Amino acid sequence: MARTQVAIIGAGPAGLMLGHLLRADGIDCIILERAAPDYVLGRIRAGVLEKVTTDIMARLGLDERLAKEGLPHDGFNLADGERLIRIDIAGLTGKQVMVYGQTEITRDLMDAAPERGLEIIYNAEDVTLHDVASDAPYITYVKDGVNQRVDARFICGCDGFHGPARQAIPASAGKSFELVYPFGWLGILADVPPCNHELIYANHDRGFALASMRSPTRSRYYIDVPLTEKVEAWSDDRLWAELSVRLGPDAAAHITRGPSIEKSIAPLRSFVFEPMHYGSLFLAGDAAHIVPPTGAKGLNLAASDVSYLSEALIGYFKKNDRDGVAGYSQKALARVWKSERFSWSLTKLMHRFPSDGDFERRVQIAELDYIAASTAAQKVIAENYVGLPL
Ligand code: RFL
Ligand code: PHB
Repeated sequence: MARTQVAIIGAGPAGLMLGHLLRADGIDCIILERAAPDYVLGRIRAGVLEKVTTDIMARLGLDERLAKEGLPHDGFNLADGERLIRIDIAGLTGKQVMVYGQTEITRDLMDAAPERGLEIIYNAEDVTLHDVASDAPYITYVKDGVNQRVDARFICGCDGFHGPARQAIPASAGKSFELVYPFGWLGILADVPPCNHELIYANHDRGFALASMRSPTRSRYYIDVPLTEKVEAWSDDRLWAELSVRLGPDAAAHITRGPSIEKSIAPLRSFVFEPMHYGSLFLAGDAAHIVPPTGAKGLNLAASDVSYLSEALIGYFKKNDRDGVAGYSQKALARVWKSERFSWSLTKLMHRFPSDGDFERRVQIAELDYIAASTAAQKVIAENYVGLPL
């Protein structure tokens, strides 16, 4: 049996950042991860980091590669099939976002774990939470066929949308809010130069498209597809052709095609579980909330959650301050809901919903036209995209 101050479930970005932040203040913690390290690193997900996320990496002294290889972006573009509407984030907010893959952040955090005394147990099977309503919760799991137990003062559920932590909260103690979208994003990763130096989110008559990147030589593109679509139906050629149409002729002229390194479909969902705290259990990141990827907010919300949560836990252990832990959920949810609102509204603006008719299409076109002409509207988008203050 092991004993620690904080047991963390999940070695995704939320769990790894939280573990490092706690270790930096000398707090004992242990991370239990179901998968193997290579599996965690193989998931191609977020690409755009807000300052809240890069600040955590800087505070931890783990931003050397991020500073060298990350691509600072001053703006991004909305496209309506005819033109690019540039949102000048830097000019409108004085801030930037950073293009640096979730895979790279995860790798930086994983690689630094041993030297910082952060213990991560990979391939932990059957992770089960016990007595979370009490002050003495514990976790059982199986490692290499042997039953194990970890006792902790607190458990942090950083185990993503499908993990066991949220399920350990009795139904009567929480409430879920959910919206499932009638489409998914089909993504392709390829070692080709990006078609544009900034991201392009396009709403074309044929559907949504996004041109993104990981580096000057690696591109990431998405289109929306019906939920019934199978990835096998999309050869690389078919996907490149569709991207060229949806992104518009100017971007299409600069698309370099190449073989896919990764191709997958991700469903879109908006989800919030309230509260993010029950007894001795806290939820952070995708375990508590999901946003559609349109606003690039998921990983950044995980970062703001763990920033609040680490501060609360450090206050508890170092200063015997109980107010921080008691106030965590409310503080985190206030920021979560604002990101939910932004991600939902950008998704509505940039996608064609099967239930939409000509009226809704004209409203979308009018809104894009309004944004193109209004600095006020552009500023609202810019300050949400770059990240609201903590
Ligand atoms: P994760 O990354 O899902 O990590 C959870 C970890 O918990 C482990 N786990 C368990 N461990 C032990 N026992 C169990 N029973 C367990 N069950 C699960 C899992 O193996 C995993 O390692 O959640 P976390 O840490 O909260 O991080 C959240 C982010 O991963 C997520 O919000 C983002 O990827 C969302 N997202 C984006 N976010 C951004 O900020 N900017 C973006 O540009 C962006 N683009 C995206 C995205 C997500 C996408 N997909 C595929 C959903 C683009 C896409 C396509
Ligand atoms: C990505 O590069 O994967 C990416 C970028 C912006 C988004 C979503 C995903 O809004």
